[in-house]
Amino acid sequence: MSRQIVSIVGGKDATAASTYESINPARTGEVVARVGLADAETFAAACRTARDAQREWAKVPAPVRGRVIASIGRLVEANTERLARLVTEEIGKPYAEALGEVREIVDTCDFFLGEGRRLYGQTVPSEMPDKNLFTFRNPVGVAAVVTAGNFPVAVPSWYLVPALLCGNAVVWKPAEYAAASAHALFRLFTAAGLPDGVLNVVFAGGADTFGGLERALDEGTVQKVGFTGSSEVGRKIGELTGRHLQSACLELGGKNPMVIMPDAELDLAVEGALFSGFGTAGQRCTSLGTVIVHESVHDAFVERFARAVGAARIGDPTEDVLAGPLLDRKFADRYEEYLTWIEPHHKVVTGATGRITKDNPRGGFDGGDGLYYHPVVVDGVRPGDRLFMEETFGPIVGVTSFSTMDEALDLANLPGYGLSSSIYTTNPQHAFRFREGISAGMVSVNNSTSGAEAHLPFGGNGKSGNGSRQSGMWVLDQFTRWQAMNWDHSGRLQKAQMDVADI
Ligand code: UN1
Repeated sequence: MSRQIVSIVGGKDATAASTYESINPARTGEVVARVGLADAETFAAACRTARDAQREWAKVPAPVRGRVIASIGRLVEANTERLARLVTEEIGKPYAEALGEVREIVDTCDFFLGEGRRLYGQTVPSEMPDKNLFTFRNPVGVAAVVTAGNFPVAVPSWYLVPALLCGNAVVWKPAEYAAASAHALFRLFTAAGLPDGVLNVVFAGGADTFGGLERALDEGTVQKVGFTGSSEVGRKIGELTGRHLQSACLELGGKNPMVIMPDAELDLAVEGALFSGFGTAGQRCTSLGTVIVHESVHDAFVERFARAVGAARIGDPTEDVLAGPLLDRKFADRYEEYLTWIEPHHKVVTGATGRITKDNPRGGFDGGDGLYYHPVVVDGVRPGDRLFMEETFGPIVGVTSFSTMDEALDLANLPGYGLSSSIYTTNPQHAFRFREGISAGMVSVNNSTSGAEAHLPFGGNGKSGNGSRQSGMWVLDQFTRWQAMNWDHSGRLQKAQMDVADI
């Protein structure tokens, strides 16, 4: 029997305006959850509820809030298998990856539980005698957090955990197609002792989310928006928050390049390209977009890469596979569209393309009614081709070649994203030149483009985001605002710049 779930605002079920069915993409006949979707007013009302709850939550001492984060981590850890199984069932992510995703929430809690006892401000010297200067981190207020469904529990925790720790309240709008996973995570968070209204979950479609967010920004109940998703929607969120003089933390798409130097260990590079190109069916924001391989090793690389892709296991995500189905129907439709981007001068080096079916099987696997698609490697992509320029968010990887490092960097930066990147080389000089020249927020050397660790700054530039960073201590600047304080105990009016002490 499928689950029935609805939004939860102020600790109570909220009314739904329509229903959405979240399906199992590995068996599309199976409904995982019937999800009640809220309208714009419910979203705006959730932000008002959050504002009221935040006033009390901010008064809870930060170390005590840190203890709540510690409890969240323990509860999530105790429910690891259950949550991972649900993630696999709902979005088709291979179970081993789903376990890793849950692990990442625990890592995030581990990092931030101690931050409750730090959340440092500073004491700063004054230019005048008998005067003390201080800085404090204040919570921003209410954060509206809108997340994608490819990492339905780990990536939301990157926002939720630090936002709550810093004394904010949150209205979280997860992707509908990952609603059951989000609901389960929400339950674990609130069971750890968060007061009602401090964390709210609202399931809503795109138009209602935008409508509700705009209303909340007009009413002044939201001070921060966190968004992980496409560059296109991120731009709209940025415009909306900008018009209201509020800021957004945007984690958007990527066209993540992998440069392979002539001195690279080729088999290692093939392994990295396979994992970041086709792991999670290419549906990570950090997935590999284009391999930029030196002309002297191009043919050898393409031959080995095509062979590795052909041998990789794609199938039931509860088994030991490289990738399961695509996340949801809408991504399957988009995959078909990306196939139309293949130009006559391109060469598909992996054989079959399209949906895996009885008539178009992959080895002995016919895909059943699952959203399984053939992985595709396209050789010969060039600047200007859509496949070279745009994120596909699917199992399609382009390959191109270069002759000089400058050329490799130009090719890598050209699409204008800037999230993740990677270089394979045995020469440290190449690695450092690449780091300096690449526009990406994240650089891997002899490692794939995906698989960030929870305590490093995560984020991108250009079309990949507005330069904001998540994870680790850097995210504190997203969820707190600095307050400066001066305290004069000289007993007279000392004027800055005018009463500077003489030597
Ligand atoms: C995403 O796809 O939105 O670096 C985030 C990685 C993951 C996070 C990806 N840990 O692949």
